[in-house]
Amino acid sequence: NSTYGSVLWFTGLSGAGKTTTAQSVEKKLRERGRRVELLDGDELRATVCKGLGFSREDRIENVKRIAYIANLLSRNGVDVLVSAISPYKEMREYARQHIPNYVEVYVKCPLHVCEMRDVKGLYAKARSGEIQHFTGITDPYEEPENPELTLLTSTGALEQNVQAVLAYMEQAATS
Ligand code: GGZ
Repeated sequence: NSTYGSVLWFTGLSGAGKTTTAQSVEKKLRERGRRVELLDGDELRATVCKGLGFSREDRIENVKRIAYIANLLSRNGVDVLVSAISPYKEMREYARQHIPNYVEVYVKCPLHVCEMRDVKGLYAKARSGEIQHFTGITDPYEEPENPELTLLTSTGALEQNVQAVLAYMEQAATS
């Protein structure tokens, strides 16, 4: 559907590189004259998703709100990049069903690598019990089974991953 923007849905563990990759794709799309918005789960939790925690129920609500906004933007021709762990198959299926031009991008990075990076110190807190329901440690991450794209981020090939996303979008636009 060419009047709609694409919705690239980046799913993966905390620290896998979802936001970093999405920001880089965002920049490239802007340079190409596209209108783009990045919806970051972590940031939206301070505004439209304020008050939501990390229980299964709250995460589902979080993702439903993000999907709603993504859809509004997309139908107005904006390309949307979503960066949210979105750990449950059910919630990603919800997004897929409600969003035309939904593209699932699995940002794949082994748990031990995410934990070793521990950019925000959250894994350490999850291990010590200071944070509960932490994805990958005390909460599940259901791996995508049929994502449109899988990006491997443990080897640091950011530029390659960005190119893979752009190539996918180009191919989808012409098919
Ligand atoms: C997972 C948590 C948690 C728990 C705080 N579990 O890597 P970050 O820090 O910057 O992004 C993570 C963000 C997760 O929010 P999402 O909206 O993406 O999650 S979901 O799609 O599951 O609704 C992480 C931080 O919040 N964070 N506590 N317990 N991540």
